[in-house]
Amino acid sequence: MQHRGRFITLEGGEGVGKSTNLVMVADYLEARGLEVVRTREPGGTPRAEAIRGLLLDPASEEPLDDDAELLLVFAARAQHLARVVRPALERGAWVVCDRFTDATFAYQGGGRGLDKTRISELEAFVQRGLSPDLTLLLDMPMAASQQRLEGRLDRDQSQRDRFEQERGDFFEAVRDAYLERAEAAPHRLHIINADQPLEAVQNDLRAVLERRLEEWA
Ligand code: Z5A
Repeated sequence: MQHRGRFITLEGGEGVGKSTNLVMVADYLEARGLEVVRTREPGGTPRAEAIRGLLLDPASEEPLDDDAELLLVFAARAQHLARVVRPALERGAWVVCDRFTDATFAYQGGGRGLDKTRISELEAFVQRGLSPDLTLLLDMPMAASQQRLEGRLDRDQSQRDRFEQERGDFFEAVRDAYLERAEAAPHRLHIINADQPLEAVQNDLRAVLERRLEEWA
């Protein structure tokens, strides 16, 4: 697809610093005079946020089927692409998004063990060739990111969202799937060591952005 803006995504497991660093990335681009749309998945529009609610709702009286989860993720994505991402890119804005389809390969593919070919088929159907220009994968060992989230995860098990309720091996599989994605597409996906002080993480992010901006100039 032809577009003038650029599409940048932040990825990684729970608590690795995606939301924190999205602000830095967007501020960095805005400081260069670019229009930036900050958004997230699942979500980014009122209807897609409603789907996010369904995905995260821990209500245990009706467990969510894995295939239904996958389709909901892509339903939210279709709405987000139609209402926010494509219009922004088409008018020349840059889009910085907290999670996108790499998360589907990691969580539904790696974590749930769903067929990755099926995920690729849905990706092609929903995205019609649109994919991120750059993905910043914040990577760190699960134990360290869990520590950062300690306060949040201290809550009673029943207060956690559906993903927070998963066990350690689920998150290990998510991390492995992310790293596999990075290995398969090293030009698009940059691994950033997230297990460092924030200033060091942000220096690494700025270095990648600087190189990319030069390349795209
Ligand atoms: N999901 C899916 O299954 N399939 C899909 O296709 C998509 C999503 C798109 C919601 O995502 C769930 O949706 C997600 C997967 C699923 N569930 N999980 N897990 P989410 O992005 O909203 O969920 P999250 O990963 O749990 O977000 P988060 O907890 O907000 O994490 P974060 O954004 O990566 O971290 P943060 O909020 O920026 O930082 C966490 C804390 O660490 C915070 O106190 C910071 O101040 C601190 N921090 C950040 N960086 C540092 C450094 N460098 N040092 C020390 N402390 C730091």
